[in-house]
Amino acid sequence: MDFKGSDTLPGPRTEDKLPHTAQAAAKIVIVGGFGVGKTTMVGSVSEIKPLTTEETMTQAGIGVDDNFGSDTKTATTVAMDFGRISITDQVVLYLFGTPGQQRFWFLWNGLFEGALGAVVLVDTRRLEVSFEVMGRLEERGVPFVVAVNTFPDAPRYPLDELRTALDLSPEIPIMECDARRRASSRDVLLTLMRFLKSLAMRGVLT
Ligand SMILES: Nc1nc2c(ncn2[C@@H]2O[C@H](COP(=O)(O)OP(=O)(O)O)[C@@H](O)[C@H]2O)c(=O)[nH]1
Ligand SMILES: [Mg+2]
Repeated sequence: MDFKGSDTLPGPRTEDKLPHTAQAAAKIVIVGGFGVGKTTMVGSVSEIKPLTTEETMTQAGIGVDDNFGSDTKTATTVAMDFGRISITDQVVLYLFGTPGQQRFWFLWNGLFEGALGAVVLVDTRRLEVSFEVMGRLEERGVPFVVAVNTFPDAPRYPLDELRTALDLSPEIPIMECDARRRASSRDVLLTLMRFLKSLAMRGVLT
């Protein structure tokens, strides 16, 4: 290997550096069923190159991870996505995307440790995965917001109908998003932060 050029190796990319004003960091988990847009969301908002552990879907996995949405999707995240966003000058969020299917719940143990909150990504074609995920989050006492990823061929429902269908309590924020758009994904995270703040102010969070 030729190491001659090593003194010209680029330094850290400027966007990899934490803003010097950063004072607090929080761990946020993005969870949802297969193909719901977790990797896309972490990728669209992350200011560092997101880490993604994707593994090509095996023949065995195809039956299990039945992917209604995108026939073109050939890889599924078996472990997680990781990214970072400075949501304000002071607050940095570390994002962990993780699968919601029951067979991946073993990953949740370490991953949810210390998580301040979660985003539940929902595909209206497969609400049942969301039920499982929200139930698990409630068990663990992790507050969450619900973001409905709007796929072109997924049925659109008014948000209050979805709230009822998902049996969400009235204070839990629910919103539509397009995980491919940075601004939209950022809005979801800001909504989560506002929700966490309101819980903290009501003394629900300690
Ligand atoms: N139309 C649309 N497609 C999306 C959106 N988010 C993700 N996708 C597509 O859906 C597929 C699955 O997304 P991915 O992020 O890999 O899902 P994951 O399994 O939850 O990580 C990809 O082909 C994305 O390009 C969205 O908001 N709108
Ligand atoms: Mg993924």
